Amino acid sequence: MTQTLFFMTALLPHGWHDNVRLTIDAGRIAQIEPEAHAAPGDERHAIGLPGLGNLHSHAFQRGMAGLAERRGSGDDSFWTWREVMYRFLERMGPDDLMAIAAQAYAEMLETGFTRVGEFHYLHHDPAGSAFADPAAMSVAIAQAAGETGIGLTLLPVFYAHGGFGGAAPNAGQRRFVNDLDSFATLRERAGQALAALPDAVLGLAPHSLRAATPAQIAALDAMAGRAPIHIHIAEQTREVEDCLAWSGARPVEWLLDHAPVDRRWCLVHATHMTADETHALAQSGATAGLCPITEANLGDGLFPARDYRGVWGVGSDSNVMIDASEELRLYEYGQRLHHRGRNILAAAPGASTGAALFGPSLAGGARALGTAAGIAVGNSADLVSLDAGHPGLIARSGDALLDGWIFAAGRGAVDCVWRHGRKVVTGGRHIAREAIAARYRARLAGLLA
Ligand code: NGQ
Ligand code: ZN
Repeated sequence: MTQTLFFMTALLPHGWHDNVRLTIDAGRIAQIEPEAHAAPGDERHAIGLPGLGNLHSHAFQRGMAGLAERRGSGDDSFWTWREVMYRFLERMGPDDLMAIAAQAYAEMLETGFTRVGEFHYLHHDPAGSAFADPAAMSVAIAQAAGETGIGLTLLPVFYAHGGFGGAAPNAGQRRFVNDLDSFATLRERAGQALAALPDAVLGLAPHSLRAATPAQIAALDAMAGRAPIHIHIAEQTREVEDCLAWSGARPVEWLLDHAPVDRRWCLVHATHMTADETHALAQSGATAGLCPITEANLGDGLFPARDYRGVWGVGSDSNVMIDASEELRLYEYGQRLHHRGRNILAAAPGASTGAALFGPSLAGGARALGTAAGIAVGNSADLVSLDAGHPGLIARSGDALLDGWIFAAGRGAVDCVWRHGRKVVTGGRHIAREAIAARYRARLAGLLA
């Protein structure tokens, strides 16, 4: 089925063009005509952007958003948050996960994310035993992606240990744990669950240097082949200290020295790095996966964005707030607050900060998720239109539209979203928003009762 969209202005790989006519066939962009004339059957929109990849999500955590903002008995930290998170997931089954993930994915689409990298580690039943179908929870993720229409890069997570040096996992981690054999089986079955989705990608993820040993990481690298490999790394200073105590090296330093890190890899957070590590990470071709909203929420620290010269993208991680433009805004604002300056990430005098955020995060998100992004022939038709009447976008053109969206308008400016050619958001609302939200309310009431 062929359809045609006409944008008054659109961001193509080499910049903005006016009067852009797109022909979409079987979910992909078949033809691009810039400076064109609209034809009678064209669906007309104002401002067209490519959809962004969300390179790091734990969908189930959407269900506890805002529930860990109450002070505990001692000093609260990432680690006390993690205890709350472990308690929250205790009773969650496949149907709960499906309902929560669909809610999260619909919200992602509504803000302009068109693909999600689901870093999925909640594999087993509440007692820690494999479900009858060991990939039952992965199947729930695939169903949520199918229902909402979001593109899925599924990253089944390997988790075997509770700390550096092969420490035993604790009780709160029993639902995550596999050995390499059970993981290979689970991943193969998860791959089958993706077959029904258009252009889904299957990668894998050692959870962290805490949860996988060097030998296991080497085996996982081989198992991945050419597929994406994601890992959490150097998010908290305690992890850096523990890694130093275990190996004498810092986490990013250790990984770059001991694993064949290349463009297949995505290092999630990479918050605490020396200048040498920052440089070496950029040289590796791996993507730095930044999650600014979650990193702020968890008190992680600040990624050295100003000094980093490599590939990067953004993820919504804990999903405490889902908003593509806010992830980008906060990435820059962290730098402004730290360096006490403005337009820190803009490429050159006169250049737009919004463009320096959007273009690289689009490319990095695609690299990390194992796809191509951008409005180009052959690519999946993953598109976002902005409301030209939004106060933050009035009388803007070109890169000033990105500045307006990211710094002045935000998610309220997203009008329509197409995913693989299918319009899944219209007027800022997902087409199944009411049904997905109703089911989410019912499931969450049960889980939190
Ligand atoms: C996670 N989340 O796996 O959900 C982690 C916390 C951990 C973030 N790092 C658990 N944001 O790292 O052990
Ligand atoms: Zn994470």
